[in-house]
Amino acid sequence: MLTIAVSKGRIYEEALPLLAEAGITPIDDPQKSRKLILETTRPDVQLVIIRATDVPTFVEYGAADLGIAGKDVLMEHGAESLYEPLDLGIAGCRLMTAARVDAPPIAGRIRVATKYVNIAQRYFADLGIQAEIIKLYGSMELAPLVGLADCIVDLVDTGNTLKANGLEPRELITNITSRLVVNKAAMKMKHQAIQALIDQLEITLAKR
Ligand code: PRT
Ligand code: MG
Repeated sequence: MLTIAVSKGRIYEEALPLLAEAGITPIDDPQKSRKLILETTRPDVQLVIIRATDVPTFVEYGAADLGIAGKDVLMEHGAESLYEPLDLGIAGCRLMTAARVDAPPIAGRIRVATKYVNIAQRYFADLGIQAEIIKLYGSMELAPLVGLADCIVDLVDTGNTLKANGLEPRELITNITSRLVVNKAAMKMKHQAIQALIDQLEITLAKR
């Protein structure tokens, strides 16, 4: 049995057609079902539906053999303990700093609100900017508006969320897409099945 960890939101939406090409279609719709383990049209493959940020943890501990996770989540988690054989090119966005449109350029000692504390820490340290990082779990955009932070580090897609809150994107930290990740022990123990899936996904991606 192969277990694949996927999160419910936009990654799931975009991963579904890719998995379908490999013959993997969940029997229940996770958007409707409350089941956390989904059987698929392939009797040897099941999906576990978890929070996006938990995917690396499940795969690292072998609770799932494979997972699909955003590069943002992998960078924040630290992905040395996982194989990352494929860039799936889905759920694309940019990890950026953002600030109020009327705020001056970043200088001196600053406060940064983000859920990506490790990435932000590294980013500002590399630039030699003294940054106090404030961990938030959501609604990052609010922080500069209420004086909690000078800027935020967050994902930007269309930029509409920033704009709607009087913020603007400033510096690009990195481009983000979702990746296939594999547990290291499973890669050895279930090599044939996992390699076959990787090959199939690669063929599908090459046709896009
Ligand atoms: O909800 P939960 O906390 O469980 O997780 P989640 O919301 O992080 O999960 P989910 O399923 O939404 O997937 C998140 C993953 O999708 C991220 O880890 C990214 O790899 C990827 N992704 C791609 C995005 C976006 N684009 C994106 N735009 N994740 C979030 N956003 C958010 C962003 O944080 C901001 O609030 O959308 C808003 C910005 O969008 P625009 O279009 O207004 O710029
Ligand atoms: Mg969400």
